[in-house]
Amino acid sequence: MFTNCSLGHCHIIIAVVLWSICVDSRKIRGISLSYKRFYRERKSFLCIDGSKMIPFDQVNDDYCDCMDGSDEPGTAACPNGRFYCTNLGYRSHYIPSSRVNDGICDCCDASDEYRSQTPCQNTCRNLGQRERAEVEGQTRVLGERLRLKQLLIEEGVLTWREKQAQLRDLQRVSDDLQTQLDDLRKEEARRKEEADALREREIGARDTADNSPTSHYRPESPISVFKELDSNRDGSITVDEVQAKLSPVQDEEHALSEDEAVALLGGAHRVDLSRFEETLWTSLRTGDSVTIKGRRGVPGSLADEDPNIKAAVSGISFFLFFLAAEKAAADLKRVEDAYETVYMEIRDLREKLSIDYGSEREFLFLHNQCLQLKVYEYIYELCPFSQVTQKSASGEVVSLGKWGSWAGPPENPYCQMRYESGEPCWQGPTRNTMVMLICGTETALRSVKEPSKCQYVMELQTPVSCQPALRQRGIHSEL
Ligand code: MAN
Repeated sequence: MFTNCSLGHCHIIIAVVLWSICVDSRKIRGISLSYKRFYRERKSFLCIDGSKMIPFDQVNDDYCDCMDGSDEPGTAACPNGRFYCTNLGYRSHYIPSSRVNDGICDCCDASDEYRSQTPCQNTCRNLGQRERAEVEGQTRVLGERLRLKQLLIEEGVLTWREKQAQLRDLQRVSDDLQTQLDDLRKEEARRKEEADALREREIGARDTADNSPTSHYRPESPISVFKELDSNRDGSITVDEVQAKLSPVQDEEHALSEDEAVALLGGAHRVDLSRFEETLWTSLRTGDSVTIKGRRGVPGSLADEDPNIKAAVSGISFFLFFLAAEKAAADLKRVEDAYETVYMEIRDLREKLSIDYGSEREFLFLHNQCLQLKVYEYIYELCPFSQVTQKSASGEVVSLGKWGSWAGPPENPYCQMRYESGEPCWQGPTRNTMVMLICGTETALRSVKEPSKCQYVMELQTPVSCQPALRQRGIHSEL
C-alpha cells in the first residue's frame, strides 16, 4: 500500500488512519461489550431508550442529546450518564459519568481520567491478584468447612443407623419381656386360683376338725399344756390344779377325786415340768382316761392320726405355696419393672428419631451436645433439640425455652431454631429463644443477646450450616 506512494501521500494516509482510530475510540469509550451493538458506526444513532435519533458523530461529543444519557457514555456531559470501567484484570463496573475526567481515579484501569491531568496508574492487575488470593483463601476455608460438614453428616448417618438398630434391639427385648409377662401373669392367675382353693380346703378342714367329736384342737407341746394347767404360775402342778382343770374323758361333769389326781401325778401332790412329762402328760397323750375340761381332742396327738387334722395341716403346704407365690410375684415385679424401663427407652428413642435433623440429618450430631457461653454474669447453655438455659452467678438455672421447631424461611428452614415455653418472665412474657445458625469451622455458641425482655437470640456456629455455593461476583462480570 505504501510502496508506490510519495512521501506527501503517505502523510495524508497516516493522518487519516490515526484520525479514524481516534474517532473510533472516542465513540466506544465508556461502553461495555454487551452495549457495543448499540454503537455501530452508522449515519445515525438511536438513543437506547428509543426516544431520539441523532447523527452518529454527536455520540461522545461532550454534548448531551439523549434523555437517558446514552449518547455520552464516555463524557460527563449527561447528568444521568454512566461510564463503564472495563478494568481488565479486575472487576468491571459502572461509575456515574460525572466522575469522568474529574481528576479522581475511579476506574482501576485509569480509563475514566483519559483527558485529565491526574496521572492515574492502572492498578487492576494488583487488585485482581489480591482479590483472587482472597477468594482462593475463602474457597480453601469453605472447602475445609464443607469437608468437616461431610464428616458430620457421615457421623449423623452412622448415629442414625445405630439408633435404628438400638430401637430394633429394644423392640425385641420388649417383645420377650411381654411374652414373659404374659406367662407370669397367667401363672399368677393359676396360683391365685390354687391359693383360693387351698385356703378354702384349709378352712373347711379346720371347721371339720373343730366340729368333729373325735378330733379336737390340741396343744402342741407338754410345755404349753403344763403352762395351761399351772393356774397360779408357780412352776408346778398341784393336785388342786389337776382337779380343777381335768376330767375323765367320757364324763366332763365328773370331778376327779384327790386320789385320782395324786395317781395322775405319779403319786405326788405337786410335780414340776419334767415329772409332769413322765406322769400326767403321758396320760393326757394316750387320750383314754383324762382330758382337759372344755377342750376337745387329745393333747399332743399326732396330726396324721386324724384325716381331718391331716387336711388342716395342709396350711403348712399352703405356707410353702405362699412362699412360692411370693417368689413368683417378685419375678413378675422384676419383669414388669424391666418392661417399664425398656418401654421408656423405646419411647425416648422414638421421640429422638422423630425430630427433623435436616435434609441429610446433618444436625443429628448436635443432639447429645450442650454448648455454653458466658455473657456478663450469666452462663447460657444450649442443648440443641432439647433446651436452652440461663445460669446466674447465684447458681439459679432458668429455662429459656424447650425445643420447638425449625424457624427459618421456607427456602432455608434450617438456618434458625425456635425454643419456646421457657420460664415465665416476671411481669413479662414467657422466655423464648431464637437460635441463628451460621457457617464456621467450629461448632460453638458465638453470641447471646436479649433484644427485648426475656426474648433471647443466640448465634450457633457450625460447619454444617455452610453452603457449597459461596456466591462470588466474577472478577469480570458486569453489573
Ligand atoms: C433475669 C434474667 C434476665 C431477664 C430478667 C427479667 O434476671 O432471666 O435475662 O431479663 O430476669 O426479669
